[in-house]
Amino acid sequence: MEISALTRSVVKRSHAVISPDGYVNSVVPGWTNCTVNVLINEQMGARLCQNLVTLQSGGRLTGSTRESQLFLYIISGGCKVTVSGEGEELTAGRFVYIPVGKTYRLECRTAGTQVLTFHKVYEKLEGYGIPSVIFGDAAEISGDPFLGDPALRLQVLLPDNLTFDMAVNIFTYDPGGHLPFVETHIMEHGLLYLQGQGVYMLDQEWYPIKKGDAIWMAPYCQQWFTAMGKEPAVYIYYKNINRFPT
Ligand code: UGY
Ligand code: MN
Repeated sequence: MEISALTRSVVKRSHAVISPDGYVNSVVPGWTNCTVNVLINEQMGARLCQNLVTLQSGGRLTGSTRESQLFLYIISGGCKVTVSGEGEELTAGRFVYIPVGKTYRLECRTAGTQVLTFHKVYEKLEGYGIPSVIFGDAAEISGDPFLGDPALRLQVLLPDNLTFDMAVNIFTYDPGGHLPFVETHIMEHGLLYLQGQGVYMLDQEWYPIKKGDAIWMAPYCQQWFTAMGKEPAVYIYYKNINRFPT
């Protein structure tokens, strides 16, 4: 018998692990016929917002980006996304980057469609423009060996230039693959596990992690991961980049 007083979720000052067993839904104005789970938010000390949205038939997300840019990744199902009049049908693995100052509409095509959202307040860099809207497909982006290790592959979903102050990457680890060293860095992360399982070390604590779990890592949260099991472990993650460390 399962004991309802137990969970794998933890929320600490430097990191959080959010497993689906603790979800409580939020209502977001303009987002209708859907369940919204706010996985990471500034209320826990983060500087990004990460949501998981599950859309029912007729589900819609409408709104406009003001100070925060928005990145949408389709985990499963299908939807149509229109940004300032430009629309595309998106299925699993496709994504859209919506810069500040745009109106958007996402319409569910398949009941049960799941969408991951990252929101970050945009920090404009003097002398540089604001990025354009980007529609993309992770399947068309190559996975390059990470620091020379072919067991670890990194797909970089957004362009590598200074107009962007955030990165979104997909990291794939073959079983037994692991980060080559304990990372200790100023950049913050928000993650969602898309496939597989493994063990994450966060500030010298060890957590079993699997598909569906989310992790927040504050700046300087020490981090290391190894993949376990029979299939590759895959996670998509956010990172703030390219700005002065003020
Ligand atoms: O980009 C990164 O910092 C990445 N290697 N971190 C991580 O996967 N925890
Ligand atoms: Mn890192």
